[in-house]
Amino acid sequence: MRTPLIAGNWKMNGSTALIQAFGDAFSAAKLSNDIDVVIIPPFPYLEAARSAFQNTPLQLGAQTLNPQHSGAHTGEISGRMLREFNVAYVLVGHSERRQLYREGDEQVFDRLVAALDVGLTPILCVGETLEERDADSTMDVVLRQVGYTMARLEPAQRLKIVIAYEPVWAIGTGRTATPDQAQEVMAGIRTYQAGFDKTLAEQLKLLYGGSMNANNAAELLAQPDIDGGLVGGASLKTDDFYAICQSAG
Ligand code: G2H
Repeated sequence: MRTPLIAGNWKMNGSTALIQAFGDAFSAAKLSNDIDVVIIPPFPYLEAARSAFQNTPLQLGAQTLNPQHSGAHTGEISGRMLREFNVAYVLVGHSERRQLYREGDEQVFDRLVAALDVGLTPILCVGETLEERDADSTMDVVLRQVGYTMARLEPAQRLKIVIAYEPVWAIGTGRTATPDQAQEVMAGIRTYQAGFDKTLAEQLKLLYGGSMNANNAAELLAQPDIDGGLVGGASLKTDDFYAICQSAG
C-alpha cells in the first residue's frame, strides 16, 4: 500500500503569519494517520514553520537545493542546511525551475542526487507543455524526464524518490487535467518503472499537480495511479488545503 502524500508548494508566497495560521489550523486537525502532509514554504520561513508545526501532522519540504553541499555559491542553499531545519522533502525539476531558471534534466538529476545524499526525499516534477500535448508527445516528454533520472540511479535510490506529474498547461491556470488524462499519464509512468523493477512500480509514489483544489481533489485522488497531490495556489488557504488532505485520507 502506498501512503497518500499531499504537499503544498507555496512557491514565492506566504508570510510568517500564514505559517502560524497553518500551525494553528493543523494542531486541531483530525486527519487520518495514514497520510503524509507536507508544507513547502520559501526558505526564510523554514525556522518559523519548524516551530509552528511541532504539534501538527505537518512535515516540511523545500522548493529547491543546490547540487553542492557547501562552497562559494552566493544565494544558494544546500541539502545539508535544509536537514538542519527538519526538512524531509525537496522539489526538483519543478516546471517553473525548468522554464524560468533553465534547469534541464542534467541539473535536475544533480539536485536529486544531492538530496538523496543527505537523506532528503526528492519529489521529481515532470510534465509536458501545451504544445507538446497538442503534438501528441506527452508520454515521450514525460518518460524522457523520468527516464533520464531513473536510468542513472542505483536500484536502491530509485525506491527513495517521489514523482509528481504536473502538466505545465495546468499549473496556476485554473485548468486541471481531467482525472482520465492524469491517470493515463501516471499509469504510463508506473508501467515504465515496471521495466526496471516490479516492486519499484508498485511502491513508487506518484503525485498529481496542476490546479488541484478542494473541489477536484477527491476525483483526482480516486484514480488508481494517483497517490497524492502537489498543490500550489490552493495550499495557501488553510481551509482549502485541509479539505484536500481530507480527500486523500
Ligand atoms: C503546480 C502546482 C504546485 P498550482 O505547480 O506545484 O501549482 O496548484 O497552483 O497549479
